[in-house]
Amino acid sequence: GKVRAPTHIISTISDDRGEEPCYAGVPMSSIIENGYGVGDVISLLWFKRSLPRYCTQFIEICIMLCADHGPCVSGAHNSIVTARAGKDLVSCLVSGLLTIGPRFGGAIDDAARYFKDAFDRSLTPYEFVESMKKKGIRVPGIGHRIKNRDNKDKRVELLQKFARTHFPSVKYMEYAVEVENYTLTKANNLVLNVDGAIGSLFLDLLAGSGMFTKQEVDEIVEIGYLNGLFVLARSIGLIGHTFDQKRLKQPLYRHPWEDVLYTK
Ligand code: Q5B
Repeated sequence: GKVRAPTHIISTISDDRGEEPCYAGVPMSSIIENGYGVGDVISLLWFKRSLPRYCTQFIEICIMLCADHGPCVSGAHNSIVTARAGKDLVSCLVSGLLTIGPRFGGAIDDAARYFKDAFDRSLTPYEFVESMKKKGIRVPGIGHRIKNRDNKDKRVELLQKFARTHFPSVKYMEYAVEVENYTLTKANNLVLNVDGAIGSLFLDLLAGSGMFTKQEVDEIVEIGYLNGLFVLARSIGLIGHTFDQKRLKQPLYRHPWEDVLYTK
């Protein structure tokens, strides 16, 4: 029989060798002719399967809602400063992306992990939040710098409304809301934030769509796919901020002395 030299790379998501590229076995022409959107492409390349329309629509809503949140957030600020230092697009983009992490935008995977673990173990919100406090860990997906009980995050409301209408079950998200109700008794700004809403709702999508086995859900949560949604989405805004600064021909940024506390 044929003897195959061992390969250095294994790849399972796409194939560019034929007449046209395929994403998870789906040829490019079908993607275009069937009117697939970016949510479908993400489904194929990240999850290696076609997901139902409400799932791909949810993914697209996440991308649109997280594309930008103004010039003052960590990522945009970094991209703006980098653009004003005369750097190229990729440098501006990655300097913004590098701020995404446990405090800013990159709490989605941990929110999913902790909400899933707490819900699956039937912890009450009180038990969950207090156990996190004992461990000295902030609840991922809870808290915001400018949003609070009286100024809730519209993005969270829009995600919740969509999921309550289209998802077969929103049990993880409802649990996250119960956690929020408890954390709000501690401080006004400990709201369910956009990371927490996406993290908990993605658990509902994974568990309720019937498209994933329990083992696959556990693997997705363990590997951590979901921060990818924020990274992908916010790249749109960071690129926009970079072009904006260059269009405006903004000079080198230097932070004002008055805004620094020089002390020993
Ligand atoms: N405390 C987000 O904190 C922030 C607590 C908590 C228990 C918590 C904080 C946090 C978890 C990570 C998370 C995603 C750093 C946020 C995003 C995208 C964005 C951004 C934008 C966009 C804000 C004051 C007191 C302290 C803390 C306690 C705070 N959070 N306790 N669980 N989760 N959250 N990140 O206001 O007793 O005084 O020591 O880390 O989910 O990034 O728009 O800006 O689209 O770009 O700076 O929306 O909540 O408050 O750190 O001074 O804490 O509250 O322990 O208590 P702050 P801090 P104490 S969405």
